[in-house]
Order: sequence, then C-alpha cells, then structure tokens
Amino acid sequence: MAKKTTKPGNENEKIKSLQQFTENGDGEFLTTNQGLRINDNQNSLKSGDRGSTLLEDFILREKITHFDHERIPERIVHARGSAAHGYFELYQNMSKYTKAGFLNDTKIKTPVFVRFSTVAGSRGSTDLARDARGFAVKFYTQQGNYDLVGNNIPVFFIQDAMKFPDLVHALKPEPDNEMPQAASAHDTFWDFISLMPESMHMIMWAMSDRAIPRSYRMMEGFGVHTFRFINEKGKSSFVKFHWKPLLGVHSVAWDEAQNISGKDPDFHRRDLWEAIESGNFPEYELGVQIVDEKDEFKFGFDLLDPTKLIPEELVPVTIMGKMTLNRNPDNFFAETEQVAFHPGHLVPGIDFSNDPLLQGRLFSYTDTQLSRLGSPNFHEIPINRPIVDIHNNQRDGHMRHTINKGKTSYDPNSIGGGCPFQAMMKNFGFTSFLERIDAKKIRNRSKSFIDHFSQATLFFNSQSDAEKNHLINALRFELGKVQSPEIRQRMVDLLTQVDKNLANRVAEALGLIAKTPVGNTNQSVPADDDPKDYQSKKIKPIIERSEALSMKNTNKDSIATRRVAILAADGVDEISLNAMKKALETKGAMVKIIAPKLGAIKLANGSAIKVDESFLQAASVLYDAVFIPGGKKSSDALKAEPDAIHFVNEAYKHCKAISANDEGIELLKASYVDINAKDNGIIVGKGNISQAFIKAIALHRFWDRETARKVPA
Ligand code: HDE
Repeated sequence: MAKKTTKPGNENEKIKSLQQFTENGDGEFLTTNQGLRINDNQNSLKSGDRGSTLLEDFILREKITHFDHERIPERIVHARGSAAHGYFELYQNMSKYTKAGFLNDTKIKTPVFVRFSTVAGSRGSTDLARDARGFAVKFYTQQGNYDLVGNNIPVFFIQDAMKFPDLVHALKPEPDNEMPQAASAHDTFWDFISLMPESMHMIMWAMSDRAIPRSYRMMEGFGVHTFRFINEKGKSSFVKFHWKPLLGVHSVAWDEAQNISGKDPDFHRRDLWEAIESGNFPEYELGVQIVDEKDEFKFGFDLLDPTKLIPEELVPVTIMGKMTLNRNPDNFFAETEQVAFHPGHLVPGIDFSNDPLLQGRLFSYTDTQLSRLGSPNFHEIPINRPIVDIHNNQRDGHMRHTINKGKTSYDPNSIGGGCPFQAMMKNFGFTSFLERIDAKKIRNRSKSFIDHFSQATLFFNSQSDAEKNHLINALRFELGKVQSPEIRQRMVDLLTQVDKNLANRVAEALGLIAKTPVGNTNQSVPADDDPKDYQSKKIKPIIERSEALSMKNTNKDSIATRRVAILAADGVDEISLNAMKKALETKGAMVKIIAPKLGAIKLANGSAIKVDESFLQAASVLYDAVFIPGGKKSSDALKAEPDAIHFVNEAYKHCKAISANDEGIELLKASYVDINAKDNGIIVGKGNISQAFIKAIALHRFWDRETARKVPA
C-alpha cells in the first residue's frame, strides 16, 4: 500500500512533492491499472449506505479480477524454491576446452540468478523434506543466457526420459487421498523403485544425509548429465559440472529435520535470505571433470548413463571460477516464481551429450513454461531476459512486450535490408557439435546401461560408519511407512544387490529376511529382446571407495554463519557471556541470546542485555551449537526452566557442540549431557573457553554420541 503523502496544493506542487519519492511506489497516490487515482480504497460503490454493490464499480471489479488470477500453475516438480542474484567470476581461462565467452575471459563478471528447490513438495511445503535439491543457475552472458539446471545429487533415478512421468507420479502424493505431502515414504514411490533397479544408486544418495542439507549454502551442485565443451577449433571434450560450496557440505539429522519442518518450515529459505541480508554472501566454486573424446569408453560404465558419476579419484574436478550470491530478489513472484530455466539455453562452446534423460529434458522445459507462464513470450519477463539484445522474426503472442518496428518479420527479406542477419561467420554464432551418426532408428536401452548396482555399492562403501547408519535408518523409516508387505520385501531383496549387510540391517528392523532376488528385476527390457541380456548386472568398479562421496571429508575449518544459541537469565555473568559472543562473532557466527522471557536480562550491576528470543520462539533444532555462560542466579533460573533443559538435551541428541563455563555447567549437569564422557563436542571449563568451542562448532557434529547415549528429547 502506498504511503500517505503530505497534502499537496495545486497540481504542480503535487508533482513536485511526488518526485521526491522513490520509484517503487512509496509515497505515490494509489491508482487503478489504467493510472486513475483512487480516492477510496476501503469501500465499494453501493446504492445507498446499506444498499447492494453496483456492477458499475469498475475499481472494485478491476481489483477483484486481478486478485482472482494471481496464481499461476506451480511447477510440477521443484515447486518449492528460493532464489538469489549474484555473479560468476572466472579464475582461469578455459579456452583450451571451450569457446564459451564467460569461461574465456577472467575479467568478465557474469551476472547470475540461482534458484534452489526441493523436488516433491508443493509450493508451500517444508524446506526440510528428505529429497533431492534443485540447483539451477542462469548465467546472463554476453552471448545470451546459459542455464545450468542441476541438482545437489550427481546422479538420477532413471536412465531414460520416458520414465520421468512415472517416477514423478509415484513420488508425488497418492492420487486418491493426496497424501503424503513432500515425502517419498509411501507405497507408490517404493513400489516403483522396487521395480526399477536402475534407481538404486540415486536411492543411496536420497537416503543419505545429502537429502537433508543444513543449508542451501552448504550443499554441492551437479550438472548430472555429461555435457560437451567445444573449443575454437571444434574439438569436443566430455564434461561433468560441479558446484562446491566454500562453507563445506553439511547436513542435519533426520529427527532434527522433522522437527525443523514444524518449528520453521522456511528454514532454508530464511537461512539463504538472512545470510545475504547480513552480508554473508554464499559462495560456490564451479568446476568440471574433463574427459577427452578418446577416453569415452575407458570407465567401465557409459558416460551417457545419468545413474553414474565419474569418481573424482579418476578424473579430478578442475575448478574454473566462483559464484557469489549477493542480492535477494525484490519480489518473489516476479523473480523466483517466474524464472524459467531450460537445459537447452546454451551458449557457443557448450553442447549436449546423447544422454537419453537429458535429451527428453530438452523438450520438457519449454513445454512446461508454456503451461506455467502461459505464453511463448516468457523470455520477455524481466528475470528471463538476456542482457544482450534479441533480434529475430518471432512476433506477437499473448502478452507480447516488445514493440517490433518496421515491415519485415521474415527472412530472407530485401525490404528490411536483410536484417537481422544470420551469424554465419565461423565460430560466431551457435553451431552444434558435428557428431557422426550412422544408426538404426530404435526404441531401446543400450546394453552399456546395464550395470545398476556397482556405483550404489561404491557410494555405500565410501560412507563413514555414522553416515551408513543414517542411510540404513532412513531406509527403515521409509519402508516402515510402506503398507504393502510385498513392496517392503521386494525392496530389501533388491538391496542385497547393493550390500548384503545393508539389506539385512534394513530387513531386520522391518521383521523380514532379505533374499537375493531371482529372475529378471529389470523392468526396462524391450518386449522383443531376451530378458537375460538385460539382467541387471554388477560390474566391479574401478575403485572401491571415493573420499569425495562422504561428507565426513568436507571442509571443517569455519564457523562462519553458524547459528549459536546462548542460554541466559537474570544475573548472568556478563563478562563470560560477552567474551564468548565476541569471540564467536569475530569468526562470523550468528549469535542469539535466548532467555525465559523476551525483553532484557537484568545484570547485578543494574545494566541489561537484550534478549533475542524466549524459549517459546526458540528451538535447539534451529541452532548449530549452544553455550551457557556463568552466573549462579542465571544458571539456577535455567535449571528451573524445563524448556532450557529440553533445549540442551535436544542439542545433545542431535550431536551438536555444547559449551558451558563456570556456573553454567550446572545446567548441563541437570540435563542428559554427560560432561565426563570422552566427547570432543562438549566444551566445559572455567573462564574463557571460546577457542575450543569454536573448533568444535567447525566440526559440525559429533556422531559418536549417537551410539553412546539415547536422549528422550
Ligand atoms: Fe527437471 N524439470 N526434469 N530435472 N528440473 C523441471 O521445469 C524434467 C531432471 C531440475 O528452479 C520442470 O520449469 C524431465 C534432472 C531443476 O525452476 C520440468 C526430466 C535434473 C528444476 C522438468 C527431468 C533436473 C527442474 C518443472 C527427465 C537434474 C527446477 C518446472 C527427462 C540435472 C528449475 C520447470 C527451477 C524443473 C522436467 C529430470 C533438474 C517439468 C522431463 C535429471 C533444478 O520441465
């Protein structure tokens, strides 16, 4: 709503007084969409004070009509998302491999818009669902828009686009009762998966903690498919794209994720927004694994198979540059909702591979924009416009913004001087890679796609013990929610192909015995072929373990932007509280003071400390670590506060860093925290213990605690 202005006198004065206000409408008079000033926005036009509303009230009708049409169809997948603006800077010239301008000149700063998302849930669903996360980046380059539309998991469920609608139908809420929302833990999903052995590698990732990230700022991104780089000479190399967050890759615990979903379903959205508002700009390095064309077949799996990754031990990631997200959108709908990504938005120097999943996506994204944004002119919406001019003979259509001048809208033409010209000069415009094709037209799956399990095993074997436990517990949870005994059995049987111990541990919790499946488990067998040729196979991977696949090996040297709760009450030791707060903030942590009530904490010397949240608003699941400063009166008050004890217990249960000094330790003694246990995440002592606490927070979690002690929080 517009702000009230000073009462203007004559027309000139009005205009003058309006000019001092900003262009976003602050201080402007309210108008209709035709620019007519509205003098009453509270009442509709009636036949008398108590009479019926008149049809002629065009102001009311315009307002209500617009309101009635405010919603557009949400995305069928990735409906729930959050986005940010930023820029990409190149560290090194990549012209040896690609002629893409934004990867050739280290002086160019390319603007970007990034949208992170969950896949399964509707627009209003929780951020903390167990799910893959979308990681879609639009680069506004000098050669047009380039979209890298990836996920935070480097592989996918299926090998062929033909299966995508089936996968999504199985994953989404069941069609009879529209349950469950934003969750894969239900019969139709596991029914489909149990009949799709090719999904097993992705299932390992989706059941791991990668599917419950701590923050969008702390997850990797992957292009998933193999793409091509093409250099100036037309030489092609295969590439896999990687985004690596500078803050490291971190997740939350599943119990924590479920709690966050209730306490703050916007947790990831808020985290991204607040980090950017406070100047803690998220940063990710962009890298590529580069494979020479001649090495296409040396890996024992097909580079075109999107259920496979190239272990970084075999082909290291070459870091090309860095993306920084430094600006929140001004308007969620106009930008985050209307942004239209498409893997087919390419620039010269980057091309597709024949990955049959990618090929299907090339059709889907434009088609979906037509239905969602309602017109082929979606590229004219400000967030989708390239920064370079557009010149072509496309015309008209719903909601056309461009006013094309002149008589010609065809090519070739002489009346318009032949404009616009084709960019026919060598290497000037886009040319597709000159791939030789000599093949039969065939509806089939390549036999080189037949290994469905070896990389699932590689992923499982590469996890730490704690990560393996989490993955097994996730499978127990999900399959426990499945009602059909046949589906549960089929799943545990299929898991034997990944790892027998994994299958047995899941089966045990479900009261089942896992058996090696007999017969053909592969549903992708073409009807006319011998199923034996398509029996899911396990090929020994070139390596047994890959360090890059475990989050245990991520950077653990920074506490920047970690949320730390300081629990305090009246009478807290001010020196102890302030010393810790200062030490944490100096290292970039976000510290909040939580007390029994809002307002201020009173100190013995008569001064006061502002409280950020009371126990009513705060919850330990929304913090990475907790500190309890000294001060007997404060500690006694917290001990008498069940919510304070619960806060500490829950942080302990979720294996977080916990610290207390002086009398603050008494609160820990009143909780389940075992201050005498060998636990590097519990930092207690006298005076200033901030350095040890900072080290502990950077380590993120102390999973050993999970097996040591159960906490009823
Ligand atoms: Fe998508 N996908 N997808 N997808 N996808 C969409 O496009 C589709 C796939 C991904 O923030 C839709 O604009 C098909 C893989 C992201 O706006 C739709 C297939 C990967 C986003 C669509 C796939 C993705 C989408 C829905 C299999 C990881 C959100 C709305 C052939 C590499 C982008 C839209 C955003 C969105 C189709 C598989 C990533 C329906 C048919 C694999 C990050 O067009």
